[in-house]
Amino acid sequence: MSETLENLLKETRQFPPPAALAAEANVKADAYAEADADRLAFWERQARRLAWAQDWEQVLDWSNPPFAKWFVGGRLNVAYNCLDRHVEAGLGDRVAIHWEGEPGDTRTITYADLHRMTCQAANALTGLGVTAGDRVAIYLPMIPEAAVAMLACARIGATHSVVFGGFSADALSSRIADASAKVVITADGGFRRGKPSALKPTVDEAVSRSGSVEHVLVVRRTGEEVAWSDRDHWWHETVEQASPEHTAEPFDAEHPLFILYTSGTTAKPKGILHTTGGYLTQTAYTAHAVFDLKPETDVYWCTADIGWVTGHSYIVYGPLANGATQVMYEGTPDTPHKGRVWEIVDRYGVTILYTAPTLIRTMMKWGEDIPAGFDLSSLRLLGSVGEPINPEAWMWYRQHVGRGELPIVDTWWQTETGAIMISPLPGVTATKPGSAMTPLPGISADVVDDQGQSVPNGGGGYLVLREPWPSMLRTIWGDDNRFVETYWSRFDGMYFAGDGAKKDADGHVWLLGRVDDVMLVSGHNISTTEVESALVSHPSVAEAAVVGATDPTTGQAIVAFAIPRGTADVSGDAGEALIADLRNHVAKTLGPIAKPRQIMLVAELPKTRSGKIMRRLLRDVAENRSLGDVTTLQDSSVMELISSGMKGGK
Ligand code: 6R9
Repeated sequence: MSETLENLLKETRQFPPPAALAAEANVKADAYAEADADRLAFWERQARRLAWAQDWEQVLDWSNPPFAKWFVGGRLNVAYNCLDRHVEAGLGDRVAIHWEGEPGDTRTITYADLHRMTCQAANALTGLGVTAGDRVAIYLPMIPEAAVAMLACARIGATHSVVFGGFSADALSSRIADASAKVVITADGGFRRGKPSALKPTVDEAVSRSGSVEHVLVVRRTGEEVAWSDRDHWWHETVEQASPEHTAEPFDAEHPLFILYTSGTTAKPKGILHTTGGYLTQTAYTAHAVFDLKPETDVYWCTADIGWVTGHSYIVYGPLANGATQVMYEGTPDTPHKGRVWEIVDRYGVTILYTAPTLIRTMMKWGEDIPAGFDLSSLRLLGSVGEPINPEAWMWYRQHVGRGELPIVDTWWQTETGAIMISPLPGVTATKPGSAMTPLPGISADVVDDQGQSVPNGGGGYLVLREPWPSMLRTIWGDDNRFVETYWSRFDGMYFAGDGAKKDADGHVWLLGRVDDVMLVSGHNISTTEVESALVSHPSVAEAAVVGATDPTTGQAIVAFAIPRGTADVSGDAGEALIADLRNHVAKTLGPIAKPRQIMLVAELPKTRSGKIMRRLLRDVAENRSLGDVTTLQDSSVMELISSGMKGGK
C-alpha cells in the first residue's frame, strides 16, 4: 500500500459547520483535548450517561490483550436503560417509534408502549424456557416487533443473533447452528417491493436442519397462509397475552448482549460478539455526539435494516438509550414511488437522516427533481455510513437534500467496532466531501505502512486502531483463535480493520475500501474507491464499481461497471461515446495508470442487503469465472443481467 498513488483526488472543498448548530451543539471542540488528557476517565464519564445498578471497580482490564473487559464489576440492564428509566422520568408519552409499513399502514409507539411490549415479550420468552445466556435468533422484517424482540432478549440476558430477513435458509441455518439458538423469532413475512415476502417457510427449512431450536415465535404481519408445527407459537397468542409486569434484572457489564454475523471472505461467517456496558456506553455517546441528538425536539431516522449492525447500534440501542423519537420504515425506497423516502421525511418532520451512500447514489440516478418535490426543510443534519461516500455523491446529498447548507457526518465503523469510530463532529468539524475526517474523542485510529509505522500526512496505508475502545468486539463466537488471527496478528498490538486509508495534507482520514479490493496495476496499488469516485465525478455517472481483473500485461487491469444518471443517453453509439469519454475522464482525473481497460454500462450493481457493492462477484464476471457465494446478495437477478451483458458486450 505504500506505493498508493498519492492524493489521487485533489479535493479542496471544505465546509465549516453552520454557526447556529455549532453554538448549540451537544459536543464542542474541547471534547478532543479532554479525552486526550485521560482516555479512560473520558469513557468513565460517558458511562455515567447510563443507569448502573452497581458501579464498576475498574474502567478497563487490558491485562490479557486482545481480550478486553470494560467497566469491570459494573452491573446494568440494557432494556432498563433504553426504556424503563425514560418512563420513570415521566417521558412515557414521548413517541419512541413512528413506524410506517410499506403498504402505508402506520403505528405510533410511545416509550410506555415500547416498555409494555418489551416486558410482555420478556415474560413470553421466559415462559418458553429462555434464560440468561441462551441464544435467540431473530429473523424479522422492519416492524416494531424486531426492536421489541431485541430489547426483550437484552432484558432477560438472552443473547440475540439477528439475521437479515431475506437471507436464505442456508445462511439462516448455519447461523442458528453456530450459536445453538434455542428460540427463533420470525414473522409470516413482510412487505417488500409492493408485495408480501414470506419468511416463515425459510425458517421452517432452516430449523429442520439445525437441532437446537425448541420454539419458534411468529409475528403475524402479512396474514398469508403459513405451515404450522408443534414448536410454533403466534406472537399475538403468547406475547400479547403475557403479563406487562416485568422487573429488569441487572447483568454484568461483560454479559454477552448479541452476536452478529459478518460474511467475510471465507465460507464460515464470523459471529461478532458484543457485550453490555461498554457497547451501550459508546453507542449512547456517539448517538449524542455525532448526531447531536436532542431527544426533546429531534425526529431521527436511520434507514438501515435492523439486521445490519447500523440497525442494532443506531436504530435500537443508541437512539433509545438517549430517549430519542425516531422513524422506522418497513420497505424499499421506491415503493410505491421513487419519492417515498422524501415523503416520509416530509410527513414526520425528520430532522436527522442517517443513510448509506448506495441510497444517495440511487437518488442521484433517479434525479434531483424527486427530492425537490417534497418539503425537506425540517432536516438539520445528514449522516452517511457503510461505504466510502464519493465526493460527488456527498455534494449531491448536501445540495439536493441538505439545501446546500446542512452538515454531513460521514461515519466510519464496522460490525466489529460496535459504534462509530471516525467521523466529523457536526458542530466542530469543517468537513471535506468524501472524508470521514478524524477519530472521535476517546478513539485512537491511525494509518500505518506495511511495517506498522504511522504514515506521514499525505501517505497511504492500512487503517488500524491503537487502543481498545468500549464497544469493541470481545471475540468471534466460539473461536478465540480466529479473533486473534483475523484482527490482531497483522500488526503488533494493533487492531487491523481490513480497510485501506490515506491521510491528507492536514492529517484527515480518507477511506479507500477493503484492502482485499485494492488493485495492483503495473506495479502500482490503486484503490477501487478512487477510480469509482473519479467515475462518479463525471456528470453522466450515478454509481460505479471497479475491480481488478487478471491481465497478461499489467498483472491486473481495471474493469469498471457504471450506472448512468437518469438523464444520460446511453443507447448505441451514444453509449460507446460515453464509455470512451469516461475512460479519458478517469485518466485525466487520476493519471493514465488508472485508465480502465474496460467499462460496462449497467442498470444495477450487485449489493448486499446493507448496500455494499459485492466486488468479489464482479471480479468473477470480469475474469469469466462462475459466481462464488451469492447468499448475501440483495437481488440475485442483477448478476444474470450483468453476466449476460458482459458476454454479449465487449
Ligand atoms: C457500519 C458498517 C464495515 C466496513 C468497513 C468499511 C466500510 C463503513 C464506512 C466505510 C468508508 C465509511 N465502511 N462505513 N467505508 N467510509 N463511512 O458498515 O459495518 O457492515 O461491518 O462494514 O464497511 O470497509 O470496514 P459493516
